[in-house]
Amino acid sequence: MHKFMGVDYFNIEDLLSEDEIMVRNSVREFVEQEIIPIIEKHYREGTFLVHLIPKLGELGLFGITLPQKYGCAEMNNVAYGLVMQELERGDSGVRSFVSVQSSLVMYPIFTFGSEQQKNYWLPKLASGEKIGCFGLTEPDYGSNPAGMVTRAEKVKNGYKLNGAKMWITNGTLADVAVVWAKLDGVIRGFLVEKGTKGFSAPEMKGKHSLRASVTSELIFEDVIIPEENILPDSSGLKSPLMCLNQARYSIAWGVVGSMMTCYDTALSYAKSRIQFNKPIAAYQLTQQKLVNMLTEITKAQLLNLQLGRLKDKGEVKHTQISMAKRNNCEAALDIARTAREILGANGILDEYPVMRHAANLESVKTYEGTHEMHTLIIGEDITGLAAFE
Ligand code: TGC
Ligand code: FAD
Repeated sequence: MHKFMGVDYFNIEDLLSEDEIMVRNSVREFVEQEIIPIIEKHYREGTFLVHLIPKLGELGLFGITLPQKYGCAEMNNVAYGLVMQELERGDSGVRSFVSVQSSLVMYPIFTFGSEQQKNYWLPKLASGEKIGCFGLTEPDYGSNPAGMVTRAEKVKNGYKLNGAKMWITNGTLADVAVVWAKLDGVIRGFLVEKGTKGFSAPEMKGKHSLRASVTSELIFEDVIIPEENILPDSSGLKSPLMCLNQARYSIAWGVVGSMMTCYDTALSYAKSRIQFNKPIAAYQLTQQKLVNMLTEITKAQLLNLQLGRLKDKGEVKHTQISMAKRNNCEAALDIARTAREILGANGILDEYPVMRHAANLESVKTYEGTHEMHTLIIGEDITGLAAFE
């Protein structure tokens, strides 16, 4: 079996610290040993690799940038990005799991939560003892979450929630849902715990994409949650959008892992597949495809690294994250489709990872803001004119 040696045409590794390289290598090894051998089976069966959750916790991959006092590794954003890249080389579903837990559950608790909420939840989420999900999207409000209809109402000793969320990663598995709902017309975050009366999280079935990931509805029917489960510092749409910045960042890095495995598979196949008495890699049309793939990977890697360095300096703009998410998802999907072409009929088999990645990337290009929404977000930034209203 061909061994993956990384894809680094511009010696970008020279720009990484020893710690960053060490984290990347240990996750690469983990993916090689624990994910790649079993992922196709899970994908076919439509199941998540739940047995890996404690191991992901032991490796310190949940909430990796958060402080050690909450049981986290307190590493920088470039290390976080490299972890996402390596996990997504295994499968977008595994990256999604870690990204949701870290960016969309631990980050909002850390940023908007009380000290009591942080002390209770963060160490348990860091170890993988507890699982979380993030409920923003609703059946009728996807790209436009400001219109959400889920409502919270103040009642004695707490809040009453009514409404529904849809397309929620990890929903059925989650011990705690970070739920966004309007309280007196203002969007606030609430922690809804599994088993609360009136709360259910049925799994959505029938996906042709992200099959090794749990996606669910969240339903709230007169759900009473205690006073202390509101995220006290959350206020307005800006709060969930701040969480999305973290998750979009992790997707921008993650999809480079998909690109790398698709390119690597296509290159190796093209060198060994003989047609018309020559390897197909010897034909100019194939070489052009491979060169385009490698160029797009290199551009995405450089974009990510600078994005990470800006984020570590506290200087990143959310529109820059949008540009990286938008560019890299589109490039990754193009690369997966081109790799499938290079493999010919073999490209549709699950003996190779490319069709699975291509199918996953359809979701990845859509969630965390569609390609079109990120176009409009950047368009607004450079023109000063919002086109989505
Ligand atoms: P708008 O008026 O533009 O913004 C409201 C307030 O928020 C500020 N803001 C941001 N702040 C931080 N980060 C961002 N990215 C921000 N974008 C905007 C803005 O300045 C404003 O602040 P203030 O102080 O004036 O109140 O709001 P809008 O309603 O016009 O909508 C803006 C729009 C369209 C960009 C936003 O709604 C959007 O991004 N829509 C896309 C929805 C989306 O991405 N959903 C993702 C759901 S989660 C998910 O998909 C998880 S998948 C996970 C996985 O499995 O990996
Ligand atoms: P819509 O908003 O209905 O858009 C449909 C089409 O119209 C898109 O092409 C869109 O770009 C386009 N469009 C919309 N408005 C405009 C406009 N103004 N101008 C031009 N074009 C426009 N959400 C969560 O909250 N938590 C999760 O954990 C989560 N996980 C997900 C997991 C999966 C597998 C998937 C597929 C989705 C997940 N989502 C999650 C939801 C995801 O964020 C939404 O699907 C996404 O934001 C798009 O919303 P929508 O599907 O309702 O599409």
